[in-house]
Amino acid sequence: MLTEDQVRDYVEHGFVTVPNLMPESVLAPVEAYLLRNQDVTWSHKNDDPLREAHYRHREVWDACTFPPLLDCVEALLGPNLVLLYAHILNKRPGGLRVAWHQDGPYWGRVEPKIAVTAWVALDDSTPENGCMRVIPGSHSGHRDLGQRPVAEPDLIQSQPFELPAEVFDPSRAVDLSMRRGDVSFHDSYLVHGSEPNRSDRRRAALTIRYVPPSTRITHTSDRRQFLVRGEAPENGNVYFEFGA
Ligand SMILES: O=C(O)CCC(=O)C(=O)O
Repeated sequence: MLTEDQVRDYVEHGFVTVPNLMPESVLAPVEAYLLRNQDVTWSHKNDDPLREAHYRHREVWDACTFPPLLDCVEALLGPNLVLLYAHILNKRPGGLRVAWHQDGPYWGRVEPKIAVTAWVALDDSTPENGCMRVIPGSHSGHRDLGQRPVAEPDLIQSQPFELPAEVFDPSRAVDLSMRRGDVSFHDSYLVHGSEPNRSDRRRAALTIRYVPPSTRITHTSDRRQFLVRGEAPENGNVYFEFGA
């Protein structure tokens, strides 16, 4: 659960960090999954075993639906929660940056694009190994700031976009240094990114996206969404069961 102060921080700044939320009993199976799958070669991102592993892999599902994690998301989004996406971000030594971006504009099939991302640290994460960086308050007004295609390769996107420096102030960036098991929550319009991993230590995280079921979600055959808490109105959204 989040305190009232933490919820206020999230609303004001667009993010909040909660120390020590995820126990080893939840992290260790995800870690084992990552180690088993990190060297699998894939050509289309839908075949990447580190993306959407919660569809069929119990250890990742259990992390995405861990009740104390959902309690925090509930404090931010309300009692009804849909699990939309999950991705293990494995930034190894030498690993790529993530360009400054907002998440919402990447999500063509959800409307409105009001989501909470839970970023679960699987490693201690610092400026040296490319921790998350955020621009506090940049979510304000939920405005799409207009990211543009860029050529520089990116850890997450094969066709990355980046926000031009004139639409935000990079000098206000805050590093989210975190310990394994800490979780940060961020708003889908918060400007954020990360530097390359310039250390010899891995920086892995499980990033999980949740929306309320009042969100209209266009169903596509390669994506699954799950009602993980509460109930959903009849609005045409399609929900799946784990493993089905
Ligand atoms: O892990 C990173 O460096 C960036 C993650 C990110 O952009 C996200 O989770 O939305």
